[in-house]
Amino acid sequence: MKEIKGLLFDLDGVIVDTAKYHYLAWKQLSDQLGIDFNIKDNERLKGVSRMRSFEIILEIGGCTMSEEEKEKNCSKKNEIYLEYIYQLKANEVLPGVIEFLTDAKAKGYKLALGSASKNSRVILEKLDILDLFDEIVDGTIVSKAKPDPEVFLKGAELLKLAKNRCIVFEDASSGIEAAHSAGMLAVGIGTVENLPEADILLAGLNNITVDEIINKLQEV
Ligand code: B16
Ligand code: MG
Repeated sequence: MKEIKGLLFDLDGVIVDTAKYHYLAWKQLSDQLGIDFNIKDNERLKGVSRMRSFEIILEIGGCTMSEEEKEKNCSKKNEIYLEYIYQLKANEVLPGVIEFLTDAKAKGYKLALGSASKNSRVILEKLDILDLFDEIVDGTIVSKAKPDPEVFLKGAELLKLAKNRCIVFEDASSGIEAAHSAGMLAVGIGTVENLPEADILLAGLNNITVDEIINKLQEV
């Protein structure tokens, strides 16, 4: 394994749990559309782009819609979602994240966000951690959704690092696939049931340091 210099972090599910707010917003919209959408269905939307999420909801409801209508509904959902995000508190950052990022930065690692979200900057600002990241790669600058590797390849490029010098932290199986397609090792935040392909698995970023993770990756 090459010496690791860059750390690429997914946002939702790794840094903060915004999935619950995505759910509340999609639920409100699907109720208005008369589609029976539940919390279990919401699992299918994790790591997936906004438009693709809505298409999955339409599939669940057995509905079809013009592109224009889909765009309108996605905007509506985002307005509802942002009402929750504007109320996000700094203490909603997931346990151990600030300590982990601060320690990694102090040790000289380069940090980038690699998220599908188009709202990542406002979320990181609300959590008061935007400045910890050297680069932000998100849905506003990449066009291909995970499992396409674009988001992580762009992250390595902006950090000016070769792709095999970077590792990815991800909670969605599409994100682990994206990391592997990019030629990067993937640290899964989750369980073996939902992320069987991760190179190593953690419950979260608490009680562990980046050096300990890299040591573990060297053993696999
Ligand atoms: P937005 P991630 C993803 O974030 C979420 O997991 C996914 O549920 C959401 O649809 C997507 O961002 C787009 O978010 O509507 O804010 O642009 O896990 O890639 O950080
Ligand atoms: Mg995620």
